[in-house]
Amino acid sequence: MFENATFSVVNKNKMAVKVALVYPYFHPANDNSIFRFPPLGLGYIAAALKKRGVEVELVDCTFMQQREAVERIKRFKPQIVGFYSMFSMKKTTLELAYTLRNESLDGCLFVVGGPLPSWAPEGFLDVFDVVAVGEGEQTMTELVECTALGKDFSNVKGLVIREGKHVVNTGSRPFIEDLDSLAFPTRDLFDNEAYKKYYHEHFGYSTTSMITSRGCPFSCDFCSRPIFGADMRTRSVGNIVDEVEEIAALGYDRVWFSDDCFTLNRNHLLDVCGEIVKRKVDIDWECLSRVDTMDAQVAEWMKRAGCIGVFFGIESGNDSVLSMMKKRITTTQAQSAVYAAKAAGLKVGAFFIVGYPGESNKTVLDTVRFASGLPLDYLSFTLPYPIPGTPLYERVKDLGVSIEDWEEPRNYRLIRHKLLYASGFSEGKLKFAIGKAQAQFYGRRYLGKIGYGVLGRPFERLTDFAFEMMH
Ligand code: B12
Ligand code: SF4
Repeated sequence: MFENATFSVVNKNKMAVKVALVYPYFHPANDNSIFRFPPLGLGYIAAALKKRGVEVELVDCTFMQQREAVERIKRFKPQIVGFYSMFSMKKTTLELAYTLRNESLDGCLFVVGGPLPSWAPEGFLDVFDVVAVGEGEQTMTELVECTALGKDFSNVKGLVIREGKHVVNTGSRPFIEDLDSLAFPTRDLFDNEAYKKYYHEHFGYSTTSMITSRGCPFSCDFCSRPIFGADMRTRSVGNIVDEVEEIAALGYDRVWFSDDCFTLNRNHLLDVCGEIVKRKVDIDWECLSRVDTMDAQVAEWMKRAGCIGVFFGIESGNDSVLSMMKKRITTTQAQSAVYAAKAAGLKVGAFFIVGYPGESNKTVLDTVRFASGLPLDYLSFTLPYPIPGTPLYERVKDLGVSIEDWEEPRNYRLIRHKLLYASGFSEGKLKFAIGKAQAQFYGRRYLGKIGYGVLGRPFERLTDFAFEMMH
């Protein structure tokens, strides 16, 4: 398929190969999800390739229509096209790659990586030549080298390759131990101005993401971790703050730390905060955290170092459901973490799930009551999404899970979630619970204590009853 492409190695360190890296995420106009971040993973791969002299075009489709993306990739005339994909992007990934193949790029090598292809490569091999499993920096560099030298890929670890009717796996690639050895993601290839404009228009500030660690040692029942595994690796303090400074110099107002849990290693976190304070880096930041890693001292240091908001995956307001989810936290810990962060002056957000397999009316109502009673600044609910490779998926896969073409729901409804399997609850009932929780949450905020006692409490009782009566 790609043997007629011509490549050459200019010298030992430079390869005359053109690689287009594509993030096939087309944001529809009716999509009201709020977070938008550039594709960090592709930024890391681009940086690794550029170090070897490879010419790279990064096509982030977040602010584009498909036609524009196709034209841009074609104009660049790449010899290799590398796609990112995940759970919610399979359909657009396959569609765009298929279109490109049919529009004069059929001589190219088509590679795909990211969370979903890493877990379920076969589903991509009808359209792609190669799936890269796991961390991509070294894998992609070796793949490009082999292509440039006309060598086959059998010695490149971390690949799943289609060879005629056979699928060949080249063996797993070890994790990158020294994260400091990686070049920073190529922020000059991100559309910084479009992201800044988006955030300014919607929120009045600009933000972008960076990641300081890879891997998470927990095993929550619903969580998919096919890329970075269970061993947490962390960048050094200096290396992290260097990148924070780089982002500040680009004119962003905030950093969003994309780590699975930015606060996991307490001493390291306090050192990072200390270094930000010492260097007087003038930028705000936000992060994800676990409630069992937050206390008054941590929260105060975070605040001092510019943290303005912290987000917890609390998931349930019922301890038995939390243990079913293998969260290894309790509602008491959740409460004290939220109060500690609030007391330090941080804004606090939390994520909850309703309708988990094994839940009852009572546990869902516990969650609604618990979540809406916390002093949060941001409250998010979702239905359980069984991502392939998770214990949750294994449990419900025979109940009609249809994830093959799963995309973020694209409709104008207020609560845009979709129930993917036959659960003991109907989708409508769970959406009712979410609406009820939001109404109670905002009711508490805007009615005041007395007002909520007069209006909110009867509303709670009435809607508790209505919820119980629904299927
Ligand atoms: C930040 C984030 C988001 C951001 C946006 C992400 C973005 N623009 O990239 C927001 C908040 C919008 C988001 C939303 C969602 N997310 Co999200 N997100 C993340 C998070 C926390 C960090 C992503 C990141 O920056 N990673 C760091 C980079 C360095 O890693 P990477 O992107 O994986 O790239 C590496 C490899 O994958 C590989 N690679 C990647 N691309 C390519 C391409 C080639 C050619 C090669 C060779 C290699 C390769 O090499 C890279 C470098 O090592 C991850 C968790 C995680 N730890 O990664 C979840 C994660 C990716 N999200 C996930 C999910 C489920 C979602 C949602 C569906 C949630 C929901 N229910 O709505 C939505 C979907 C939105 C969408 N885009 O369609 C899942 C994906 C699971 C899966 N198996 O597909 C993850 C893994 C979280 C989890 N543990 O469950 N997310
Ligand atoms: S949900 Fe968070 S803490 Fe749990 S396994 Fe996933 S990344 Fe780790």
